[in-house]
Amino acid sequence: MISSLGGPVIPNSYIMKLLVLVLCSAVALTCGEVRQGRKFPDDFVFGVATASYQIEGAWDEDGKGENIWDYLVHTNPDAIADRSTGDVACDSYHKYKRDVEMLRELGVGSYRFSLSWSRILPSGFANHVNEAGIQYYNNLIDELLKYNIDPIITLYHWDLPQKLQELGGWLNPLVGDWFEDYARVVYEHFSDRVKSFITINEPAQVCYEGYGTDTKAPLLNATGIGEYICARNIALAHAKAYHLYNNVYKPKYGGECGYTFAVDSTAPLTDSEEDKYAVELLTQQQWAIYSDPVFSKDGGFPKELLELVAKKSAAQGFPRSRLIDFTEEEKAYIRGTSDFFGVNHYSGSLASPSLYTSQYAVPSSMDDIEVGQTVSDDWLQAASSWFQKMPNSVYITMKLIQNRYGDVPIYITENGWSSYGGIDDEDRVDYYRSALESALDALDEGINLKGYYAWSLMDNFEWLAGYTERFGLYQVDYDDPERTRTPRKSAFVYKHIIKTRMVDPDYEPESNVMTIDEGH
Ligand code: GBH
Repeated sequence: MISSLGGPVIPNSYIMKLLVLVLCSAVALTCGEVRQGRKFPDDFVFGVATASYQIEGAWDEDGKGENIWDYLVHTNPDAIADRSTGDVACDSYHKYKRDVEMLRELGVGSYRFSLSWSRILPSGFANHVNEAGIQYYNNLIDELLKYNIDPIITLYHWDLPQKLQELGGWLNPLVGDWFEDYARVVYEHFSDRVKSFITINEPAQVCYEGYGTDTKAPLLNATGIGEYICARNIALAHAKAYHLYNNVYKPKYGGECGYTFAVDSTAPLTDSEEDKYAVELLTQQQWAIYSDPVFSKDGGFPKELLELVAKKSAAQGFPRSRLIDFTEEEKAYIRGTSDFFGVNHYSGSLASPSLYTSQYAVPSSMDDIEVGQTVSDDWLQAASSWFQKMPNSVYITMKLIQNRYGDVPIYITENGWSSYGGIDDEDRVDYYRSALESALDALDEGINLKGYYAWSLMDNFEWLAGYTERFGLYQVDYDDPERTRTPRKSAFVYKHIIKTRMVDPDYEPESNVMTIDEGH
C-alpha cells in the first residue's frame, strides 16, 4: 500500500478543511478540542494486544514446528528491513510472567494474544499435539486468571505452519478443514477458562498482503489472483471454526467467538458522487470482501466488486472470473458467523478515481477497482510509511462499520502508534488521547463499541519492518539478553485513562516509576 499513498499529496488542503468541518459539525463538536468529563461506560473493556510470532521467540524450542515467518526470515533475510528475525523477539516464551506483571501495572481488564499454530501442532496437522506448547499457553492463561485479567485468544495471527504453506496454504481448498482441526484442539484445551476467541486476525493482510502482493509472508505476489482465491477459502475456514465453537463449546462453557478486520478510515477526496463511490469500492477491496460474507444481510461477496472483477477478467482473456462466487449453500453457511466485529484501526486516507495511476500490476485488485488514495500533509506521519494520523479517524471508522452492518457489537482489537523508539513518546500519547476521544464521540452517538485494545503491550517484531518501528507502551531493549521492558510515558497515560475511565489532556505522570495498584 505504500505506493498507493505515494500519489499527489494535497498541499495545505482546502478540501481537507472542508471535510473536517463537515465531519465535525456532523457530531456537533470542535475537532482538536477535547471535551472534558466524558466517561467510558463501566462495562467498557480496556486491554492491550500482542501476537505470537511478534513476541514469543523460542522459534524451535520444546518441539515447536516451523512456520511461514520462521521460514521467510531464515531463507530470505533481505526481505526484513533490518535483516532481523523473530527467533528471540521479546522472549515472551520465557518472560510471560513479566508480561502479566506489566498488564497488572497498566490495570487492564483483558489481554488479547495469539497462539502459534505450529507450537501446538508442529506439522500443522492435528495428528500430533505438542504438549509443551499446550503447557505454555496453559501457564499464561492461568497467570492471567490469577490476577483477574480476561484472556482473549486469536487463533491465527499470520504464522501458518510451513508444511501447510508447502501444500498451498490459504489457497488450498482444504485449508478450512485444517483450520477447523486446529481450532478443535484449541477449544478442547482452553475453552474451559477462555471465554473469548477470535478466529483470524485481518484476513486482508493474510490474503492481499501475503498472496496478492509481497508485503507479508509468504510474499506470493500473485496479484489479482491469490487474494481472491484466499478470500473465498478464508471465509469458509473462519465459518467452520465459528460453527464448531458455537455448536460444541459455547453450549458447554458460554463465551463468544468473533473475527477481526483491519479497517482504515476512508473519506471521499471531494464531495462528488464519483469520490463517494470510490470510498465504497475501496471499502469492498480492502475489507468488505472479507466481512460482507459474514456480516451483510444477504451474505456473499460485495456485488459491485464481483461484477467489476468478472468484467475485467473477461476483458483480460480469462475464461472465468478471478473472483469465484460462493454457492447459495456456502453463503448461508458463512452468514452470521461472528458474535462481534473486531476492528484493528490505525491509518486513514482520501479516495478518488481521479487519483488512480497505472502503477498497479494487471491483473490486480487495485486495478480491478481503479481507485487511488492520498493523505493530507496536515496529518502527522508515524514511523511506519503507511501510517498517517487522520483526524477523528476512530469515529469515521465506526461510522463506516455501522452504516454497513447496523448495530453489531464492535471491539477495537488493535489501535496504536509507531515511533522509532524512546521513552518520552509524546506523539504516541497524543495519538491515544485523540483515538480515545474519537471513540467517545462514537459512543455518544450510540455506536455499540464494547472495548478497546491498545497495540501493543510492548515493542515487537514488526513483520517486514523488523525492529525498526516501535508500537509498544513498553520499550524493549533488544541488546539486553533479558529483553528488559521499560514503560514509556504512554504506558502511564493509558494506565491513568483506564483508572479514571476518562481522557485527561493535561495529565502528567508524577514519576517514571511504575507500580501495581491495589486490586491488580
Ligand atoms: C496490524 O495490522 C497487525 O495486526 C499487527 O500485527 C501489526 O503489528 C500492526 O498492525 C502494526 O503494523 O503494504 O507494507 O505498506 C495493521 C494493518 C498493516 C494494513 C500495514 C496496511 C500496509 C503494509 N495494516 N499494511 S505495506
